[in-house]
Amino acid sequence: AIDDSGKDFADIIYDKAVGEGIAKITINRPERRNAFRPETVKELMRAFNDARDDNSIGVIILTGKGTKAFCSGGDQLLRGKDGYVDYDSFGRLNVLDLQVQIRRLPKPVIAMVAGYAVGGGHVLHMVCDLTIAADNAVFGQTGPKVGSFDAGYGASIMSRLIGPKRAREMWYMTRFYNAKEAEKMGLVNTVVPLEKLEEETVKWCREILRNSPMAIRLCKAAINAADDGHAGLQQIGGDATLLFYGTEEGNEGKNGYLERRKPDFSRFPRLP
Ligand code: 2NE
Repeated sequence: AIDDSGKDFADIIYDKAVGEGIAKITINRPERRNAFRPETVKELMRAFNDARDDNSIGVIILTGKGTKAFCSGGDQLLRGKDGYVDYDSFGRLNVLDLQVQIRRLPKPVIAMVAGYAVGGGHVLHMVCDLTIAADNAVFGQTGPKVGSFDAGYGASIMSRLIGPKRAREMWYMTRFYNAKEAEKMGLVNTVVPLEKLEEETVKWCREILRNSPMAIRLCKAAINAADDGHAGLQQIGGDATLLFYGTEEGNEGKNGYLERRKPDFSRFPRLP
């Protein structure tokens, strides 16, 4: 059953498969190959936030409407002097905040890619935990061709994923790569026929959902920790606190404070 929680979205579609634990967020601007404008990014952030807060959701799929594009990056018609401009008099590059949000989100995010994932759209799939590609998928950075670049995650995560030589090739040459090439480079997890894309993605979601949410949460934090520096440590440190709060030892401290007595930690082992 689908619960359409996103009735008030203009640029995206937000679905939840009730009872399945899966949320699906779809960029819905197919007439522009799902290019994003500031409003699109704001809506994506709202949806991701909802999926994070919803205890029944374990995996989130990010995709684009139709079969021609996952996302073609920033909407070039709306590019101004200081970022992308829609309803404000100034520009925004708020997709960078969205990238951070996906990295920090303690649930797996799967990019389901049909057609073009290029420019800022390519960076979006790279910051997702996994990428399932259709056989018509095309990957590439266009920035230096259109007078742009992403020197944040767009460069560093790519270098991690495919190695610095290949990352330089992608950014300097602005070539496009087909799905099989992308798979060989380590950009995507698997390639399936277009008509099987959603079925295969849901299969991966279900496989993940069979496993321990806390273990997956910590694996995600651990895999990102070194690259994300202090922010990565904060994520994994927060997870350690979360777990500690559930222990008798953690609660002894709180109880001592509430009962106006000295806490007694003597019964807790000092493990090797
Ligand atoms: C995506 C691609 C390769 C698709 O080519 P094709 O031949 O399949 O379609 P076509 O005809 O180019 O596009 C269809 C319609 O979508 C619009 C086009 O202008 C066209 O509109 P009409 O002529 O039908 O009215 N469209 C496509 N992409 C758009 C875009 N990004 N913005 C606005 N309209 C777009 C081909 O369309 C393409 O190369 N698109 C441009 C990709 C691109 O350069 N993206 C920006 C990179 S920079 C970036 O995203 C960025 C960053 O570097 C740093 C921070 C934040 C963002």
